Amino acid sequence: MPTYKLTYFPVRALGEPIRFLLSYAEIPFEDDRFDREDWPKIKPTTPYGQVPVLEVDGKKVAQSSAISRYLAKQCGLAGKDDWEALLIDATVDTIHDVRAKLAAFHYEEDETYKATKRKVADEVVPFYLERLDAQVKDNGGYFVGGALSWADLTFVAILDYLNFMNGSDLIEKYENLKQLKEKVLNVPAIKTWKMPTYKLTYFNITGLAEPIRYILHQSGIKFEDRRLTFEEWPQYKNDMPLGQVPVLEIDGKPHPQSRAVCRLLARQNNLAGSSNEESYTIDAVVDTIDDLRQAISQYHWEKEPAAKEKLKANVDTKLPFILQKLNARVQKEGGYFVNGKLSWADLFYTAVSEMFSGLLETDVNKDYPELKKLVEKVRSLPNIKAYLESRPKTAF
Ligand SMILES: N[C@@H](CCC(=O)N[C@@H](CS)C(=O)NCC(=O)O)C(=O)O
Repeated sequence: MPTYKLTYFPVRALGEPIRFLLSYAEIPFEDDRFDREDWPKIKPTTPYGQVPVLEVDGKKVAQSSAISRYLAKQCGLAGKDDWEALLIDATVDTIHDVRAKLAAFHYEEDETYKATKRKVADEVVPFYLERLDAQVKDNGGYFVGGALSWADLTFVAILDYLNFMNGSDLIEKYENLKQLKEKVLNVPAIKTWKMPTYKLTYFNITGLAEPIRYILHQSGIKFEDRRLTFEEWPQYKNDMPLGQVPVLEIDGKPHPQSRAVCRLLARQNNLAGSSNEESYTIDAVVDTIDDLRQAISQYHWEKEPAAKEKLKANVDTKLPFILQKLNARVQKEGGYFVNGKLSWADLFYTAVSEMFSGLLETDVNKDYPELKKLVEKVRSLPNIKAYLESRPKTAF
């Protein structure tokens, strides 16, 4: 297999269709995104003073459409005959015409010209988009021949850039283009490649991070599970947005607050309900469980005997009251907390009830058959089961 290196600015724009095609073709490549200040140094080394440049076994080639067409031919995305290849080329050229209209005003510095060029784009771009949308409708959900081609990949890959220049979502009104976008982003090789990187920082205990770990594992998301020792913590504390953990970094951006993180991941992975009302019910269940978590952890960490006694009495009242309500809910809702289907409330409870049992040194679910069944069901979900078998053994 030849070696491939793609050189481009650290943005998607014209590099992205090539990245989509290399990913679709499962061709490993070096994704060289250079810093802008290095451009004057790089420019003279490129064939025509422009990027993207693809190097194949060290041979440099420029022009993004030519490169895309070359790669598409190698992975069956260039049409089944010359006629289809022509229609694909015509579509890609049209997409680049749209790009040129948007770029004309976006990069214009003179405000008067900018306004005139924006006006032109506002008239011409919808004209093109209507036709592109109809083209997808008439061709079985793709631009050409009822099958995926590099025109589809190019459109979806470059759309973020077009939207950025336009200042809003260009395809909001175009149902066929919206469906095309979903289809392309769900092509397995593209989906995997586009997946963000995740890094979770917490201590080497279950605690507040465990529901996040459950949701990530259940959703099949790979992540770095960074577990700090308590001795290491002081040197990391100041780097955390709120001086606390867990913190989930997504593509390097830190996200604090464990339940907000759970909710974000749950929404992205269909675990947060399918209506506002369902999402609310899930949140309410989680908040109820968290009331209990707070009572148990306050009691556990309290050192002063009299205060501890009081907190123990609080747990002794709250625990049966809340668990009995939760048990009844699972019975009524068909084996899960909400509407007979798995949600992040089920994952949350399974993760934290295990901690309750650890802290209180008794199986808290033992007198609540519905909760016990729910926890067993969640623990035997294939991804969760695999995680439980491989995770570090911790005190709680
Ligand atoms: N509401 C926050 C609470 C976070 C929290 O209390 N984290 C504790 C660990 S469980 C922590 O970072 N403690 C160390 C510190 O505050 O220095 C969340 O849910 O993420």
